Amino acid sequence: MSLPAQAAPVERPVLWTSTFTSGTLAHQVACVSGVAFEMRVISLRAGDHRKPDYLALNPKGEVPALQLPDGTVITEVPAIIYWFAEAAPESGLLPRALPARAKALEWLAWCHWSMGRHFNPCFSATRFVDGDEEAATAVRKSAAKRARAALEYADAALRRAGGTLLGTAQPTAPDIFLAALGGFASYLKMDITDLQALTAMMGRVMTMPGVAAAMEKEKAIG
Ligand SMILES: N[C@@H](CCC(=O)N[C@@H](CS)C(=O)NCC(=O)O)C(=O)O
Repeated sequence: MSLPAQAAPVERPVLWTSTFTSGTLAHQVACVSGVAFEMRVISLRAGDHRKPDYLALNPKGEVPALQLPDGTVITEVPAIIYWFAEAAPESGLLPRALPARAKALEWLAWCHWSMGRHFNPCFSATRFVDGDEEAATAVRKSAAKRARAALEYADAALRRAGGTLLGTAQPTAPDIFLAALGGFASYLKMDITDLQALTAMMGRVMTMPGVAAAMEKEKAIG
């Protein structure tokens, strides 16, 4: 782990992340894009994201963050995905033409909203209720119900579109985001085996060479 020295300039895009977090999704997309980037891993458990050097880079104190050679720092998963898709227009991460491109942004926004509104409260319910354990149990339960409903909604959309969210032959960035949400289900011990369109799409995403490479790398880091 190395922290940014007061956001010292970088020579190529640097993805600041932490393994097996929402940063993993940014890492997957970065690898699929084929854009040359460097990954720097910080430890949330050790509280690296709250240390002054990291806060100088991303005052939100969150991962992922993408630091560019011109000094720009991009945060928020959809914006980072968008940057990699724009940097690699031939990658197929986002459709080039309207209206498909706008639909892709719609799905990225939906996935991001669902992550924050339904999945995050499952993982960190106590934060939403200022540490009140009893209230946290209720929050966790209702959030899990909404998370499951969101995955059901996406499963139906996949079925209608023929296997990928945008009806493309290959999964696009919205599919990769949705696959990450589906992956959260296993952390939550949520059975999604009945959501066959979703699980089939998740399987396809996991075999994308960029996604597989990102997962291998994170496993090796631990
Ligand atoms: N709004 C951020 C949220 C990302 C997020 O939830 N990051 C988590 C890790 S999965 C984080 O950094 N948590 C640290 C904290 O909140 O203390 C985004 O979309 O990029």
